[in-house]
Amino acid sequence: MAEIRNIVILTGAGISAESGIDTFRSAGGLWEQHRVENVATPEGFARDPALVLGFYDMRREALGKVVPNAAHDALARLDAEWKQGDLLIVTQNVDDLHERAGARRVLHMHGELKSALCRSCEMRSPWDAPMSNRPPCPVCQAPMLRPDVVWFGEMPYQMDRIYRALREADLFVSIGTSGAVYPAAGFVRDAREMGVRTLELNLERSEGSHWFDESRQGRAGELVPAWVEEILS
Ligand code: BV8
Repeated sequence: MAEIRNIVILTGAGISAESGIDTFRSAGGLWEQHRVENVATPEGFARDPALVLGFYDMRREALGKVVPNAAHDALARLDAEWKQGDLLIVTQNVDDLHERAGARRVLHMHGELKSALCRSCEMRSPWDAPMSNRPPCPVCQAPMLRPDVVWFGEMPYQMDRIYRALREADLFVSIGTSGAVYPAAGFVRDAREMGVRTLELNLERSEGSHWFDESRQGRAGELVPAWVEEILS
């Protein structure tokens, strides 16, 4: 453990599952209730903006009814107590549970439910209300807000910063993700090629499990606090 200084953590929907937020690919998950191409692509938004705005309004509203779980709390503790190097939590999740648990070094590579992007002035604003009623952009007043999330076919945010952190990392930990969506699913391979140690904490084996030096199966609410205790002691 002594030689570990810089840590990059990737989280996915599995870390929020125990808070009561649906994952995408589990039985009854989000992608079973809605076709991805209809609600999570620019084409789907162009075709039926009301359907897409309603999909994200429903998820944004659900966010107000859930709280962080032990896994989020453990990562927030690590963020606060990790002194021997850098730490970056790269999340694919658009919920704000990492922040509400107290984590500060969080990067939302797929955007955030609580942010609005204006298609007219291209400015972002904190947002916690519905969008289906076409509210005016807080900056330019145009009724052109869209969810500030990265849809399929769109470029994830801050990729340069992510790859720089991976290059500097001594340890890459993937938590609660199926390894089904790129470029996030490729980070473990990028890390391995750069000699970074890799650990997976997930409920079941994922599409990328075989790329990890170590893969532990179990619920994030149990595995993550145990791992944080291990690395801090
Ligand atoms: C891009 C935000 C390029 C929106 C999301 C063919 C090959 C390779 C790539 C592609 C390809 N065809 C198309 C692509 C590109 C595409 C892609 O990867 N498609 C896949 C389907 C093949 N990727 C993209 O389009 C990306 N952009 O490539 O841009 C580009 C280049 C130049 C210029 C412009 C563009 C953008 C992808 C981002 C899409 N947005 N989310 C929203 O939230 O609505 S994706 C969404 O699904 C998530 O953000 C996440 O990224 C992804 C995977 O979800 P997970 O988080 O892993 O959740 P999932 O349900 O899948 O799994 C949950 C896991 O948790 C499971 O393993 C389960 O076992 C575990 N679990 C459950 N409970 C627990 C648990 N673990 C622990 N404890 C528990 N209690």
